[in-house]
Amino acid sequence: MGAAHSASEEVRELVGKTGFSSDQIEQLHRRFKQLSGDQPTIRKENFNNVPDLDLNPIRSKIIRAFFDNRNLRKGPSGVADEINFEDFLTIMSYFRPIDITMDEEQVQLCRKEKLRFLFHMYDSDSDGRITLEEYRNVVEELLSGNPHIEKESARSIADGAMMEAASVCVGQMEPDQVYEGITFDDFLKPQAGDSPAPTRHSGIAGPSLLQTCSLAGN
Ligand SMILES: [Ca+2]
Repeated sequence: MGAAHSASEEVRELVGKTGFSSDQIEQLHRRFKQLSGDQPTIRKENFNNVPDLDLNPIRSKIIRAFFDNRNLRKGPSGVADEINFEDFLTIMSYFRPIDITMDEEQVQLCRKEKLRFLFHMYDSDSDGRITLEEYRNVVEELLSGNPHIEKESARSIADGAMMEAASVCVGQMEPDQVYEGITFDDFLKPQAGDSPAPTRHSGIAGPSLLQTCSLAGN
């Protein structure tokens, strides 16, 4: 935010653009200044001093998500070198809790945006599909802090979940059929509420990952 005389106008504009209240924007602005060291932009290095993230097994993925052009709505792939306050608000809006004043349509939209943000964390090469390799990568990182789980076990957890995803998304596969990965539409399917599937592939890592992410915003 710029000079004092225009600050309130800027806040008003940001309220309209982001849906945060002016109090929330001011609070997030303090957080932004703290992270950036009072500079107009934040770079990846600025996250080195966030104690909440120190022990987080997917720390690097969370930080990357802040600079991911897809999340910043600046392009289909790639990462930004630095983000300004408005970019920061765009990212923080994915962490906003679902509000009781929202109508059904807003709730669905909010949920979808959160899932899209999660999807981007898995789909690290931005090709629109979560492959087995990408899925393994996240699960291994998530479980890396647990001394009771060997890397091999993490891998088999990921492989099992992926097989289940394949059966939910593709149905019966031919023996020589290759599963290319989960698309965003597939990722949404088990969340629709109309599937009686007893186990849900994106539910396995989804909510826990989102909880992990929320640390970045507090
Ligand atoms: Ca991919």
